[in-house]
Amino acid sequence: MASEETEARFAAFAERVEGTSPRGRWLVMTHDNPDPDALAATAVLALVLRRRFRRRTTVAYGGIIGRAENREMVRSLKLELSHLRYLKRRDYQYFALVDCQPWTGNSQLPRGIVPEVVIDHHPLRKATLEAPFVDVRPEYGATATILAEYLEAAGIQPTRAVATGLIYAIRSETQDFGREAAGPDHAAYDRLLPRVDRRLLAKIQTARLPFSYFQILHRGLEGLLGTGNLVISHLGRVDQPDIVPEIADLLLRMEGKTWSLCTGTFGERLYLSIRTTNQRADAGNLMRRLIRSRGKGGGHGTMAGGFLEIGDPSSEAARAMERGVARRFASALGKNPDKVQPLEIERARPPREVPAEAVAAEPRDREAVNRTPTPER
Ligand SMILES: [Mn+2]
Repeated sequence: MASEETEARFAAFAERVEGTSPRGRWLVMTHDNPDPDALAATAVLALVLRRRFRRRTTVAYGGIIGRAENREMVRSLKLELSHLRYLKRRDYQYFALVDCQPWTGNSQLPRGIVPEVVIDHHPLRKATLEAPFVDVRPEYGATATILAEYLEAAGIQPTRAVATGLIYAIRSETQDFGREAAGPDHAAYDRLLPRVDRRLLAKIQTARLPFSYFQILHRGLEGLLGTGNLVISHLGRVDQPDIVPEIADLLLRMEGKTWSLCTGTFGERLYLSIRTTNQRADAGNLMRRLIRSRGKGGGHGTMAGGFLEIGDPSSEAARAMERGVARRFASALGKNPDKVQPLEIERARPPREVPAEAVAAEPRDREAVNRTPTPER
């Protein structure tokens, strides 16, 4: 059952959509380089517009669907979406923006277009309120959760593919509920789970990875930098920007590190991702300080992304920008930027061995002992 808040918001949404011309075409857009949350949320909004309101609707994105998992998600769930380069803006009368907000530099929404609808879970920006219908809930872990509630409010039963898409979106966006997930995310997940296609979900989660992924990962690990609780990786030229946040996530799992910064060049941009384990941090604000006026960026409390315009990515100036970003990252977190040093994997200490008595004390082992059959007499 959708929450009272969602019922009210959905009623306002319905009123807005019903006020538009029934013949008008809708373009549902999301941020560039869409992630699973964006892919699931746009698919569900399009479904609601078509099924409940009989509106002609196209889903569109900019950038690249880069991660192997996301490509597999589109393939396995048969998501229909078009790249904006193949569409003409004047073919559409109404625009909806999902999982991002207008004019922040991370979508292709033209400056002069005010979207009818904005649905997102990032912190609300003032300019967003120019849109006639805004549903921004920063307390939600995923935009997919908001759309799962809309689906219920619209009285539409999700197909197995739709349920699987929403489940994967919520899991990946909240890192299996380890990050910024709230009550509504858990509730939507639990309601959708009986309808999930487990085989398709597994296929998406264990998608085949291209060789280039391993090459870039290798390069990133070879050049690791750090000081104190910070870890930094410059990947150099990447074949798709999504690998930058992916490796930032991976590096954050390193013992002793609570902040990660990863960079990579694609086209004439240096892409940046910041992650932290500190739940009270403001990574979005830190990102904006790293970028200043040379690009665009933002994010949530514990994760942020952005880019700097660097011109020729192979130039010395581009390398200097990488170093500058790493130094500002260290300074902003109270570290001496001169202490950012290579982290050499081959010289790292081997992992501590778990003492034998600790293993024996594990509850599972006790159970195993208890289950040992007593000899029959
Ligand atoms: Mn999202």
